Order: sequence, then C-alpha cells, then structure tokens
Amino acid sequence: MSSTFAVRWPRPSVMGILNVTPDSFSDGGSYSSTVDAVDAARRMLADGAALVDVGGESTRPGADVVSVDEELRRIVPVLEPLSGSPVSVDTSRAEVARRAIELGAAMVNDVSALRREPELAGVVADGGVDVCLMHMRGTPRTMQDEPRYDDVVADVASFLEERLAFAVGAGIPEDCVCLDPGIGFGKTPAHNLELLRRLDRIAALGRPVLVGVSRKSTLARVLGEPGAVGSDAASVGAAVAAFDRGATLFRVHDVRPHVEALAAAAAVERGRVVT
Ligand code: HH2
Repeated sequence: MSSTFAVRWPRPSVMGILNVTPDSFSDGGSYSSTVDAVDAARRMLADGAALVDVGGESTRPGADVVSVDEELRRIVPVLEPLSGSPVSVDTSRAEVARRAIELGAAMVNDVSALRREPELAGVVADGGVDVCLMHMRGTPRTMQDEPRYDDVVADVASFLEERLAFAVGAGIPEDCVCLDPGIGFGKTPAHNLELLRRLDRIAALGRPVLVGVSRKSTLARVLGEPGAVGSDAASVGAAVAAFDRGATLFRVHDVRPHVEALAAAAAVERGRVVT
C-alpha cells in the first residue's frame, strides 16, 4: 500500500454501520432485502461516510454465534454490488475476511482483536488491508457479567498495546492498524465514559483511534433513560467529545449529522475553513 493510514482515512472519517443481522444492538433487522441494504450503504457514502462497515454477526451482549456459512450468506450478496466502494468487514473470522477482501474490502474490523481466530492476522497481512483491533472483555456472551477493572483506561491501553504487537509480529504493517477501546464491550456506563474522557491515553499508543459509541446504551443512561438505545443527537455529542480527545474514525448509524458535526469540530480545531 503506497499511501499512509492518515491519507487513506483522514481525521475525522466516518464509518457507516451496515448490520445485515437479524439481532443487532439498534438496527437489527432494518434491511428486509439485499437491495435495501445496498441502497442504505450507497446513501451513507453519498452522505459523506469514508467507508461502510458491513457485518453479518451480531456482537450484542448475549448474542448467539453464527456459522461461517451463515455469516458469508448474509454479507456476500451485499459486498458484491458494493465492489469498488470503500467498505470494511466487521468479522472475527479468517475465512469471512478472506472472501470480503477478494470482494474489495479495504479494512477488517475485528472486535476480538485477532484473538478469536489468530490466523486472521495472516489474511489481513496477505490482503494488504487495514485492520481495527478492538478491546473486549470476555466474549459477547459473557462480557457484561459484572465487568471490573483496576483502571479501565490503563487496562484497555495495555491490552491494545499487546494486540498491536501481536499484529505487527504476524506481519501486518503497523501503518495498517487502528485501535478501538470497545465502548460497551464488557464495560459499565462509568467505564465507557472514563474511556472516552481519557481517550488521549489510547491515542498516545501512536495509532489512529476508532470509536463506536453511536446509539450505545450508555448514552441513554446519560439522559436518564434506562432503554437500550442511545439517541442520534447524544451519539453526535459523544463523537465530537471523542474527536476532541484525538479519535480519528467514528463508527456511526446516522452518517450525515456526524459528518457535519465532525467537520465543524475539525474546523474549530484548525481555526480555518479548509484543511
Ligand atoms: N460496536 C459494535 C459492533 N462492532 N466495531 C468496532 N470497531 N467498534 C465498536 O464499538 C463496535 C464494533 C456494536 O454495535 P452495533 O453494530 O450497533 O451492533 P451489533 O454488534 O449487534 O451489530
């Protein structure tokens, strides 16, 4: 790859979420057909998303594991017509990633940070694509069982540092890696807010940081609503706060408001209209 990560995905870049699963956190079952899903992806790109993250296995707390065949059956018909558009694949599986890369995926978004199938590292390295390594405590089935940390920010930072070293040791160029604190993955609302508040500690690891806080339940708790889904306005607010602390990539459901808010936040940071 000739460009650098910062050129491929300049800060801030928005990643639109396309879950082709029946049971995701906030938009499970939204797309009744492949055509609907592909249209939604194209709309996100037209709205300013830098890429669209296509996922076929839910990572919702307690979610069931799906077979590789089922994951491929869900995502391949969506990836095929999007070939040539910037997409990432939200998977922890080597075989699924290999097929997605063949179909043009530019990034593998692995919520297990190459732990579920360590051979995925070789697929990423051979494919010459980017990878997102995310922190998760336990597995989606167990992660919300009384999460406890000594210091959530230090624990997450040292985990990500170790996974970055693993990725690089497995042949993935450091420039192809971004890191994600894993908001909502084995964390209480207080843990999530502390991670966002001290995100500069994660950015100090020296790799671009991706944040996925869109519609997460911590945002509903902030507004005193016990419901599972945070609002889009709260999502935008949290994304801007994360940008101010150094985040580069933002995994979001409602693309356009994030693109606009982050463009404004970036202009304020620069003190100029244009880059
Ligand atoms: N969150 C979800 C899924 N994938 N990937 C990264 N890198 N960071 C995240 O925070 C993240 C992620 C969960 O959110 P959602 O897509 O809404 O639900 P589901 O996992 O059920 O598909």
